[in-house]
Amino acid sequence: MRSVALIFIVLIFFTACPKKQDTATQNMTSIASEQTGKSEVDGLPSRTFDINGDNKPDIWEYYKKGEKDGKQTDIVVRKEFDLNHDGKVDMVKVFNDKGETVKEMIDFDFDGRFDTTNYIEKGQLTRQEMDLNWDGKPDIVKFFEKGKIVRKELSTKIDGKMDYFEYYDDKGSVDRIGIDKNGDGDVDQWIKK
Ligand SMILES: [Ca+2]
Ligand SMILES: [Ca+2]
Ligand SMILES: [Ca+2]
Ligand SMILES: [Ca+2]
Repeated sequence: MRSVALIFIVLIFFTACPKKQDTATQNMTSIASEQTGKSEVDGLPSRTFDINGDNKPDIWEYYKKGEKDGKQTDIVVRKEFDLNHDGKVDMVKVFNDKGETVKEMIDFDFDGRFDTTNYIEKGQLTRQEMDLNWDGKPDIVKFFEKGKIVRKELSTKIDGKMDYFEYYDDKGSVDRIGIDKNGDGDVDQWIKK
């Protein structure tokens, strides 16, 4: 009687378990791709480099086949770096077809979650996003023109809804501040500096 019960329990375990694992794996994959934005390299070949000689990769390079000066060549589209050699990626750089960096993501405190995303055009920073609660919605966004900050937007409730806007003059000082008090996205109050 006991062995029948045991078989029954084992059967339940095996029929229930794979389903659970699938969902768990799916969730983990979707969290991972949200965190790393890997969709832009899905399915692309990659090669790795070991920088500190511990036989574990520290740089991952994703590339696609392309053409440069009439010749077939590998175009690197993304590089990932493990700066503190703990096996977790801390910095990602995304490149355009000319090899220019267009986006970089940085995990400053090495907790496996990216804190800052920089958007770059022709070597100059144009936008910097910071996600304070890692929900995928930026809570601080800074805008730059010709390398200088022109505007900063802030979500004071950290819900990704911007309600505090700082405008800068060409010397890099805050010129005026706008506050959205009723959450409709429009400034209700201006503070002049
Ligand atoms: Ca290594
Ligand atoms: Ca790391
Ligand atoms: Ca982090
Ligand atoms: Ca957020």
